[in-house]
Amino acid sequence: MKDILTAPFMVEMIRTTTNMYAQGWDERNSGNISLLLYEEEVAPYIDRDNVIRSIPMGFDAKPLAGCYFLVTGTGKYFKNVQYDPAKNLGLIRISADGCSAEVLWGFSDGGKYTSELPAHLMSHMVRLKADKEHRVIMHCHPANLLAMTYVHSIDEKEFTHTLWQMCTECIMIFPDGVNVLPWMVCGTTEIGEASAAKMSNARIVVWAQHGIYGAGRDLDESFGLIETAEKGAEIYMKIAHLPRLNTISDKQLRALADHLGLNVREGYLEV
Ligand code: 2HA
Ligand code: ZN
Repeated sequence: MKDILTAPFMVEMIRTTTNMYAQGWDERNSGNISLLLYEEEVAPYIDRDNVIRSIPMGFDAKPLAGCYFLVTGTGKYFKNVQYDPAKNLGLIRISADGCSAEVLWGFSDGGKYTSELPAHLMSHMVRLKADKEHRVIMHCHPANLLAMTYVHSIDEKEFTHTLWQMCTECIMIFPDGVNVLPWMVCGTTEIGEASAAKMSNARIVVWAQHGIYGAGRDLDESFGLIETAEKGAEIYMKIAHLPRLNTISDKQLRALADHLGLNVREGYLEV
């Protein structure tokens, strides 16, 4: 067996969690990531017949039975992942009946996967239907996006439109827009179901007064998606209280979308 700490997926996960902490998005134990891994990727690094522990998940993820995920641990700090990946991360496989997580590596202090696993797995199911190359669900607490949910309408069209106006990149990176959930109790199957439903037509779901979910094909893409939305929110929080003398008009946004061939969310631009 090769050393799993040298696996490209592991190196990328360690870099990403470290970087997210450095951005200030993942204070204390906040945030969580799950990365879908293909069997051929994990095979050189773990004995797939050696299930260390089997943890009942309390919900049914049957469509993902047999799927492998590298996930962050509950109560663990992104800040610490680089120093002890085996304690702070775990590699799980969804059991054949879809109801348990089989730990194949990690969670070395007896810990378990993130409390938001229901939201992650349900979101994976929905995103895989939309995009067969989908692989990542990423959750964190970027300050400006959170701040924006206190002072801006959380109507999805209005929220998306404001972000698109805040910097030119926004509509280029998320032409599918931003969906928003009102505040809900986190860590529950209910918020998992609600988040997954919101993932059907957008890769970003903002949890008002809590954080953001981003979906993507790899860790870099998901990080970049959140980074761009957070930049838009940062500009908004810098200017919201000031007289606005200029903006990017819908006509200009449409011209950009046409130029780049973007698939802009239907009905979100007036032209
Ligand atoms: O992982 O961010 O939403 C801790 C959280 C829960
Ligand atoms: Zn959170």
